[in-house]
Amino acid sequence: MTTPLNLRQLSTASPEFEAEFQRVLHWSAETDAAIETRVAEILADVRARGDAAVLEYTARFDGVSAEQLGALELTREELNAAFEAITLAQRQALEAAAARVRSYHEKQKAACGQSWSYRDEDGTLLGQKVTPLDRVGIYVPGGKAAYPSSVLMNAIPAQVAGVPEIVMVVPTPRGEKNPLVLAAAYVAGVHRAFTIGGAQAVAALAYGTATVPRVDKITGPGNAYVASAKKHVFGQVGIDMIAGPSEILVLADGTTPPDWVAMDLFSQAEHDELAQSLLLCPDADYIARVRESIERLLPTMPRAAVIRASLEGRGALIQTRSMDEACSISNRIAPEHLEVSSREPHRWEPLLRHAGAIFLGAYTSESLGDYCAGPNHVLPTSGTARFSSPLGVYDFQKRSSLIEVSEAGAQVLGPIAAELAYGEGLQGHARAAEMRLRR
Ligand code: HSO
Ligand code: ZN
Repeated sequence: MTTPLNLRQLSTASPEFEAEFQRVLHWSAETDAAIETRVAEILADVRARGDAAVLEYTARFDGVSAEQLGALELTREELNAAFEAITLAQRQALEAAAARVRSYHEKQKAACGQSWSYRDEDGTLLGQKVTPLDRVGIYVPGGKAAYPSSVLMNAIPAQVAGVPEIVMVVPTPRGEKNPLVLAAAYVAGVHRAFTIGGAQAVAALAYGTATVPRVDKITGPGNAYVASAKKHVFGQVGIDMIAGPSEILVLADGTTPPDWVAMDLFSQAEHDELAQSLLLCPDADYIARVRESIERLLPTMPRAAVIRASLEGRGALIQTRSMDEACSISNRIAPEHLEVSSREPHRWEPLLRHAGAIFLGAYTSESLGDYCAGPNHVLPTSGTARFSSPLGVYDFQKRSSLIEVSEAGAQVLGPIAAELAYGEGLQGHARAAEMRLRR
């Protein structure tokens, strides 16, 4: 007999709720000091010795040796060959997903990624000029977390933003290349790709070496070493975010088939033992039915052990007093993925303020968003949806302010600026403004 599933059930009506809820929310983001030290050493070494250091770490950590770092660059022909070698169904799925992701991000660019300007009553021009970054680096994890879908989600917004050079790095432990990852790089229009990874690859992208070009921003998920390296190089280059384990919160009104909800909870739990899957629902009978689905379906899952560890460690089924209360608890959690599994999703959506992505209605499984609905699947985790947004075209653009003061405008602005400049004790500023005043 298998051990019964030890999945937390809470009720907001219980006096212990707040304390139990704090335990569910609690998430230790402690960084391991030993990793930090090791990463700092690797970064300094790559900065000092460039290609040679990257080659040494790649041989040591990935078991891949080469004489020259250039030998670890994947050519466009190799990426193309990988694309040709996968099955027709895989090619079609990658292309269909890429097309939808591209068109979504094109809309995003049109809506919020355009330059703008206006002239005020004095004929002074004010505006904002939007330009793509020159060169970005995309980190793609190797091994078990190598997701071709993440290649699309990182590279396509960069491409839509107009970034002229997208450089991908992907470790290939023992030289094993993931054909779908290479094919996705081909479909997404990655310009250069190197089979290197870890802190050494982040360092190579951040500082540049003789072979790897220095980029302006590094995006993409990675293990603890990669996350630590990205934090270290931030400032030297931009970074997207430091992603934590995947999370899903299903807010259910009890009208979706319970098996669907159980599988949606599994879909994020199967990513990682530390992933978090939560159900919020006012209906106790429905919660019991979802629990029954979970217990029945769990043994059918190839990744049952990971799912069980995630559900038992960080999962919970939470009974609320109402849907309104469920919405306010969801806002406190600020989940990465929020499914509104309800017959009236638009009734609840206006109440939901903090979430990386909101999936409306019973047919919108989070997994569709992970692959092909169109929006980005790189989303803020660990409650950071309180203050940050999905990866987007805007992450690969920057803005410059534009100011063109007319002669008439200078007469209005000059005295204001001069007054404030004298107040700050800055004569040069004041006189530069005053020289432009008509006598
Ligand atoms: N749910 C993950 C993305 C992903 N899912 C990739 C499947 N493949 C990000 O939260
Ligand atoms: Zn996923």
